[in-house]
Amino acid sequence: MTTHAGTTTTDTHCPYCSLQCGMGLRAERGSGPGIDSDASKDPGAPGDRDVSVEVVERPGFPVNRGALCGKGQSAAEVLRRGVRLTAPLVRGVDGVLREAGWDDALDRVAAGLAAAGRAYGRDAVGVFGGGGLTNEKAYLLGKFARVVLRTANIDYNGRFCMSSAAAAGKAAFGVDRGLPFPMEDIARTGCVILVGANPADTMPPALRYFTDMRAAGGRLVVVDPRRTRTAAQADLHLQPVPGTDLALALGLLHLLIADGHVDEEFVAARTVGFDAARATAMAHWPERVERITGVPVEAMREAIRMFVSAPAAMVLTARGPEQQSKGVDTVGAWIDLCLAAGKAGRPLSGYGCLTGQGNGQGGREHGQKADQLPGYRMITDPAARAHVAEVWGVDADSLPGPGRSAYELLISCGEEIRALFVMGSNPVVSAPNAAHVQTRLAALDFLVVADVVLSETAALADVVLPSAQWAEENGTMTNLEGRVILRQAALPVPDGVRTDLFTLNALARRLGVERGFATDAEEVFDELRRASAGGAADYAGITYDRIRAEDGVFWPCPDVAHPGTPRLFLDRFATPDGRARFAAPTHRAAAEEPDAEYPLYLTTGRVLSQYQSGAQTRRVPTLNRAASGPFVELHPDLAERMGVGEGDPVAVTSRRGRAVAPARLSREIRPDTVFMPFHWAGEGRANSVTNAALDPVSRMPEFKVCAVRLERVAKVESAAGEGRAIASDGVDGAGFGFGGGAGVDAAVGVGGR
Ligand SMILES: Nc1nc2c(c(=O)[nH]1)N[C@H]1C(S)=C(S)[C@@H](COP(=O)(O)OP(=O)(O)OC[C@H]3O[C@@H](n4cnc5c(=O)[nH]c(N)nc54)[C@H](O)[C@@H]3O)O[C@H]1N2
Ligand SMILES: Nc1nc2c(c(=O)[nH]1)N[C@H]1C(S)=C(S)[C@@H](COP(=O)(O)OP(=O)(O)OC[C@H]3O[C@@H](n4cnc5c(=O)[nH]c(N)nc54)[C@H](O)[C@@H]3O)O[C@H]1N2
Ligand SMILES: [Mo]
Repeated sequence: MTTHAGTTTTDTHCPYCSLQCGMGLRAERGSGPGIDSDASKDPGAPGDRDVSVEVVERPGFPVNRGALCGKGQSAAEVLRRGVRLTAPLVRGVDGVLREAGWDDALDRVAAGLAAAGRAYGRDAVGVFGGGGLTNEKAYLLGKFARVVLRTANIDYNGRFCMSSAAAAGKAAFGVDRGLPFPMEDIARTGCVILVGANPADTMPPALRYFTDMRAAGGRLVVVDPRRTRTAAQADLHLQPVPGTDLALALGLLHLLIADGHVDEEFVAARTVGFDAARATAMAHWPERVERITGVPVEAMREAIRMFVSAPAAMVLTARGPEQQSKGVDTVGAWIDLCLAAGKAGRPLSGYGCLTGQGNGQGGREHGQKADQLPGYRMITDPAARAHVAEVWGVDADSLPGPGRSAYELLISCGEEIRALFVMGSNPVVSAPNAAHVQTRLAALDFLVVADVVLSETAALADVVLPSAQWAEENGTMTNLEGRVILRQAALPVPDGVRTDLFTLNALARRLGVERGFATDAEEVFDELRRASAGGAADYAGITYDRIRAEDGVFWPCPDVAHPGTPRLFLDRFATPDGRARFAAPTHRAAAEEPDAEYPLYLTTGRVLSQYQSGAQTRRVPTLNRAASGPFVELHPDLAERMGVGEGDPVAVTSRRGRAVAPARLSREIRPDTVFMPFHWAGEGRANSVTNAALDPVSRMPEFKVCAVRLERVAKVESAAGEGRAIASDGVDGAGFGFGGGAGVDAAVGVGGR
């Protein structure tokens, strides 16, 4: 922290994606109306923040070296009163959400959770977490579920994100760390095949690593049904039919084998199972794969030439190939390609998953996933249970077993699940088949949401607890490289708001557990270190001081003298015998393919200036100006056939539901496919349409492909309206609308539940 007269600059990190760009937050006191200016308070009173806050560069941090995207630059906007929640809300008997005191709200929550457990059994209480939560919060939320609620049913939104890559990586390499090398290695490798990733929009400061690689003579191959801004920079763009990446990877492996490029020595010394992989690749000959994927054989040959001729090469995947009902097999096939070519377990080579959320990596390591305990331990493993139970001071037999996966948890609501605690996710917008999910949430006996804003999900709750934000509390995050970084508080927690750690502590006490729920983040981290010690994701040697001094520490880091592990697998893979495993999958169709009634593919994803469910970014004016609302991207040839012009409202309909948004014509998309971003609620909600078909292993929903029909409609109806939570006094309670939500000052929300 640096202090100049009246100003303080604190080193911290962006609240959004998994790059966790380093930034400074400059707070200036007494400089006129600040972010927390509130006329009713004494200026200068404790907790008051007549402070203006500005995001500034932090050039010393290696991952982004000072660069920030528009979301990062404008992140301080969401700290403002009037945008965020500043008091708990409790739904009255009249169905209206009203401001309440903390004690009252917490009493209600404790009573609501306890009542459901008493009446229906402990597993009737569910917990839904998020990959944006710090390691400390994720860890304590998992402990809260297992030790206080003693429910099996905790899962989180990371299940919707990279769980397929996690499962495939673990099967192949014995451990799941998104990237087995730092981002800087990308700049120095010879070829990257980037599959279903659009970092130009989703991780702009990372794009430099790809451009540096190309400037040094490396080749970039992008696989995407759309010619994105990332694909436009590639040496080669393969544009497959959505949902066919598995066939494509197998076709590439076929060519690699047929042309004699297998690294026999590597395969013999460091892998297991190549014969099965060769057999399945042989059944996917290039012409067959061209028929399935639409990618010309010659383009596949070119991709393989680039990949094998580079001395070192990588395959990186993101949500394109992963968010499929066969995502685990698909990632497995891309890993097989790396293994067969000997492009893994060596410097500057390997397979990596570009994890998405701020703590997408750490969030899956410390126990908010249905089947896991801290340190990436499996909840079914007796030794893991014994270790964690000892750290927690409970009997191992008292720990529940594995619970339902995210989507299965959400759709059990109102049936097996009677009460749900959501912390850090907005599934009303982001879950697949969202109208159904919304109905299930509305059928709960009791819903509590801890959030920083009144998200669409919070607007359905019986109790809403306002959480402190990134800039107001300490906590660690683990970025996409496996680098554990530290967010440091730059501002005090505002009046009326509490940290999530406070909330968990207060609820644990009310539910009869007095100890073991520290409210100080560093204290929680020290416990997490012990709980993770000896596990796959070992944090035992990582301390806040080391993170500060070393610009982050890479796990595994088993003791304080250990330097951390930026690069994995160089000597051996993390399997018991040290060898990587081929997956050898076979291609299969998407869960839903187009037919006469629903003749088009729908795929979904992101735009540069909105983040996820939009709960945060739809409250930032500059971002709303840049990305003002939902749209349906389609090829001009398709538009002409449908009689649709630029900006015309179109309805996209599937077997699940319908979304309406203006058409956006683009030659960059396949003519058999339409694309929608998923950042908006209301009529333009893409997830009203998406298919919740789950991968059998990872339980990841198929966000990236379903069958739809397209119709021109009369007009786009107002986006305001999930049909509930309408402000009773003109307050835009749920923050719908493209202009960002207003604050909640009085009563909001007519009870729709
Ligand atoms: N601006 C912005 N940045 C973000 C986020 C955000 O919401 N907004 N979210 C963060 C998070 S949590 C995540 S997970 C990441 C996601 O980062 P990305 O994975 O880069 O983002 P997506 O847009 O979901 O998908 C990437 C690409 O997959 C393509 N695609 C669609 N279907 C298929 C298919 O069947 N096969 C292939 N190969 N490609 C396909 C889409 O056209 C899209 O261009 O971004 C992170 N960064
Ligand atoms: N159609 C379609 N749907 C998708 C995807 C897709 O590609 N297509 N992608 C999926 C993916 S990859 C993801 S990751 C999910 C994300 O979907 P969501 O889980 O809905 O993601 P966010 O919008 O980031 O929601 C996070 C919520 O937590 C709040 N929050 C932020 N920080 C904190 C905190 O510290 N404490 C608390 N209590 N709350 C906090 C935010 O205000 C916000 O309301 O969406 C998935 N849905
Ligand atoms: Mo994600």
